[in-house]
Amino acid sequence: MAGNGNVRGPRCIALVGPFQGGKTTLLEAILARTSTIQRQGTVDAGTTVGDASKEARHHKMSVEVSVATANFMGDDYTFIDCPGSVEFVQEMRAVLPAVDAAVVVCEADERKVSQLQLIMRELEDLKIPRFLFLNKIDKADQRIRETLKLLQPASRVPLLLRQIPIWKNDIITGFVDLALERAFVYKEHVPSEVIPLEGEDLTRGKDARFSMLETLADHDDELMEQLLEDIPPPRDKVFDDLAKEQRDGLICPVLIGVAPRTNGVLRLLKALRHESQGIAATAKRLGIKGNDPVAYVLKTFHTAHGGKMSVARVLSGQVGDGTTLNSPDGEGGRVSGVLKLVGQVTEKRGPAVAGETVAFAKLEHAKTGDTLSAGKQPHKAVAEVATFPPVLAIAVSAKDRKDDVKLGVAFNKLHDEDPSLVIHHNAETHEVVVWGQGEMHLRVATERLADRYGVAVERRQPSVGYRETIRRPIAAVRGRHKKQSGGHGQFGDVVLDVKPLPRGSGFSFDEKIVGGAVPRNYIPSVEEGVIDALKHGPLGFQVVDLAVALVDGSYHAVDSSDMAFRIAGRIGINDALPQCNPVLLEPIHTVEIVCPTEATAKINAILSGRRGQILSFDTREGWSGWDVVRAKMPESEIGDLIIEVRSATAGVGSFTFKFDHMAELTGKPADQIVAARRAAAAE
Ligand SMILES: Nc1nc2c(ncn2[C@@H]2O[C@H](COP(=O)(O)OP(=O)(O)OP(=O)(O)O)[C@@H](O)[C@H]2O)c(=O)[nH]1
Ligand SMILES: [Mg+2]
Repeated sequence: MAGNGNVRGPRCIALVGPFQGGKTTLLEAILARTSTIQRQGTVDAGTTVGDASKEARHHKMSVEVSVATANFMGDDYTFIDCPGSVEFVQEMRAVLPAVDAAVVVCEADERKVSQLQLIMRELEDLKIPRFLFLNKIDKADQRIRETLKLLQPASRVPLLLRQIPIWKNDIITGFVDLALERAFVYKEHVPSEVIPLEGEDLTRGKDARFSMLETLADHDDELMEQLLEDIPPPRDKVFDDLAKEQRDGLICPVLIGVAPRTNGVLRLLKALRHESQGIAATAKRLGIKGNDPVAYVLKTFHTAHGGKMSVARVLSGQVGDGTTLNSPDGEGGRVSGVLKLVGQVTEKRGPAVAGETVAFAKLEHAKTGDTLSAGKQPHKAVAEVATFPPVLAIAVSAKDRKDDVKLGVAFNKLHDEDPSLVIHHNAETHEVVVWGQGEMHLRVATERLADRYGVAVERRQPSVGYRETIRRPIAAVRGRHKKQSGGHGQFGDVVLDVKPLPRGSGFSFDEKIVGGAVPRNYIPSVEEGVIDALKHGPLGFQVVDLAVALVDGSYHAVDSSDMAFRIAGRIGINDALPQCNPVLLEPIHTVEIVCPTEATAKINAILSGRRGQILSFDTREGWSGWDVVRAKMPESEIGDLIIEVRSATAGVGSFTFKFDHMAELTGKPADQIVAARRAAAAE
């Protein structure tokens, strides 16, 4: 086969694709085909190398990356099996910068096309060369050309069919390799067998090969001429073009197969071997010069026993036991063990060289997405991995208060591993709020807290940031605190004016004391008392947008004190506010939803149903077939919005939101909120 483009050396390949397309099963098939494992397990039986965590097995889906290194024809390949669920897509995003190529595993399912498009975009934007592995062709019920037509809109570059199926009685029994011009019949769990290419398969193969060559010729004038003049192009030239155009991301070659039966896997491995680029090209893409050790952390794991493990690809130089690796900000740590990974099975090994993907043990400072280096100056980050903005939150607390500290430590670890899981401490409500990418993402996070870190948690809806304000001013309200029976007494007496301020003004305090009615040194205490009282207004919430003025008062030469004036200030406000026509305020956010155009009408209906006020809808810039809808919406309605948005968009719709303003809320909804607050306070 063609020689000049061939790459030798360790490769790193991501297995990506829409939810449940068969990535983990394909990894298993690859490991079986390369004899890395003796028996090919299945996802359904929970016996695969990938998805070995308790959470993945339990949910029968990938919830984090699985990593396995195999040897094929003398070269090492590390496969990174990424979850397909949109809720775990951060895992894939962090992996992609350092891989040589991605195998996009996909089935012929119309409902998966938008997801496929999202994944293709990530790859296209990062310039990661890619193959498409059309899996589950045992279930195919339409011609391959139709399938390609269905999937093509998801890719900006041509999906280039490299194989066509051989059908017998509506079942696919083998394939014609269009580059090799050879026919194969599938065998279960053993390599396909060559059969004579004849009859209808020969004709179909010729036609399909011609289309393949035509697409290749778009970027090769010489090939174009040969086609026009009916000269059969040399086989080597075809392979060279396939390799070159794949590496340059000009085409996405399509191979077909059935992962659980290992069908199509050998051809896929051969395509990777001959066509995928290697570390030299990847290092160049990442801007690496020289030979100093540089590694990129695809994923850090805090294992239950072995401490921390960082899966990293060495991009240049060599990293071994004892190498000190620094982050771009100069934080350093020593590698304490280099491991080869086949799923959960680890094996100690020697130093890793450029191209190899291994796990470094006990690098405490490493985080997913970090660039680590051992040169004189820390190497700058080779990739900035943007985190997906969070869309769903829960409030959690340790079931046992004694576990609070453990909970904090565990959360830090989870965030290290997965930056799309964000923990926020709400100082006002004292809630620990966990933000993530969806229900399953948050569920898996709490399961890990229990399974891995032994912290059982309770989960609740996080509180909405309600406030209250007043609608009417009041003048000269007295606040008087007096205790003068026996011993040292207490005396404070203030007169306050209270008036509403425009929305968003917050709080202001003023004093207009004349003639020392309240001595100057007590005035700050009065303000403190006022602030105390504003924390819980008559409706139970923080009171905002009002001005309080201290206008008069009196004091006692012996019994007055800071504390007495503070209490007086509090009493004054507590008396004043109920007379000021208090009203509830709820936070309103601007929400921006992105969705495929066919779902826009549904999204508009969802927004209206949730008291949303639609501001605009437009086509999404740079995304053909997508819209963006903007609306103003109450925070209380955003809480579980993502669930409806996903179900209206086959999982691909998402949104971001930003606080806009506080708005008055009256009537029954307000009464319910106030009643709930009272009930909670009484508990
Ligand atoms: N019929 C058929 N089923 C398959 C094939 N490949 C995988 N499956 C099944 O599809 C389901 C999902 O397979 P997985 O390998 O877990 O898919 P995945 O892409 O890793 O899923 P996520 O990581 O959760 O996105 C399992 O029930 C597999 O047995 C195939 O080629 N044909
Ligand atoms: Mg999987």
